[in-house]
Amino acid sequence: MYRCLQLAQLGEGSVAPNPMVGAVLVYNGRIIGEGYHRQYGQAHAEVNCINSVADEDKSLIPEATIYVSLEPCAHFGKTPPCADLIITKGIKQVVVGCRDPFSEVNGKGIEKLRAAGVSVTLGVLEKECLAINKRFFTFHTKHRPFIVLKWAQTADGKIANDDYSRVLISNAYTNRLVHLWRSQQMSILVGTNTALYDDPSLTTRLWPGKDPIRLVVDMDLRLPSTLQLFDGVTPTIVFNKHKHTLQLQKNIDWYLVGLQSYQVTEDLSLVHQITNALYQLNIQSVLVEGGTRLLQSFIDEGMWDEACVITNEKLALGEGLAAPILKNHDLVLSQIVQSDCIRSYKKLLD
Ligand code: AOF
Ligand code: ZN
Repeated sequence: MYRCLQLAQLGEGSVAPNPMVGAVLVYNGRIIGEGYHRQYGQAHAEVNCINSVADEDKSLIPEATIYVSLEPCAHFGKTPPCADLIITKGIKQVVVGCRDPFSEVNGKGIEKLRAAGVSVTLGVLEKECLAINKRFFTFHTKHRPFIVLKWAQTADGKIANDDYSRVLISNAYTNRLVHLWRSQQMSILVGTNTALYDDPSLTTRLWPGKDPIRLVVDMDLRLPSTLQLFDGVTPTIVFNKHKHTLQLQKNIDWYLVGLQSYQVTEDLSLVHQITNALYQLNIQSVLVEGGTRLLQSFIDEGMWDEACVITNEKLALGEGLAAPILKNHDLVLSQIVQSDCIRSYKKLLD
């Protein structure tokens, strides 16, 4: 199963919104095949694993045990069910890392295998198998995207000057790190003032990764079209109270979307309206990059999973806009000191 996890990881950056999955076929203590889900829309791990078996070992397949980091699927999606393939190949032993919470599968793969007389062991290295796909599991079990909060603050907890003008808090190292964090999420969200005063592009140009889908709150549609967010380099969705152009459909081709608007109302929680829209659109993760008011509303509603906070310990402003205040956390997952910046990961306690 450790090998499955290593293989699964190779799909990072290419399979979302699908999970990363690895599979290994073992005969008599020897690995005779291995594979992983390489690309969204293409073959699943089990298919690549079984196809990788050398000709001279093919006759061993029915006697081998297949290890998979996720429950084999039972549905016809972009590819046929892996449970059927395992049964057709005559494999009699399956070891599964964790159950697939996706509604089309959710135990049906295991049931199908068992009904065909296949022996299934469930829950091997389950914690690790859940951890590598934290976005996918949060999305399907909590019916909302995985939410990462990010901001940079001074030693005295300020994120900008009183007039919203930018303060240089981060350094070259943390700037690159932020682009890595951006590339790890499917979308990135900012509020009106951040869009207006910082004019961010929200791309990953300092890191070789995919650009996230850009999301901006602009209730009254007052942001100028000259902002970098509207440069068309990558899609942008504007949450506003006036106009709706976005069709809610899963699996849309994001690169054809361009600029879209999504209507929200002031009477309901903005955080819930945004996260519900992302759920409908199959956008499984979001990086919330500011400003304070938007970040604080995610914190106040308990709608976050991780916080990435960059602190410049050598800079104090005295006055300025206060950084958000985290609640209900005390678990610091990791902390790295680099030059004058400290990056810390914090995780919301259940
Ligand atoms: C597996 N093995 O390697 C993966 C699985 O549209 P499809 O056909 O690619 O199906 C996507 C769903 O299949 C995805 O949401 C998840 O539930 C499962 N992924 N299943 O048996 C794999 N990647
Ligand atoms: Zn499958």
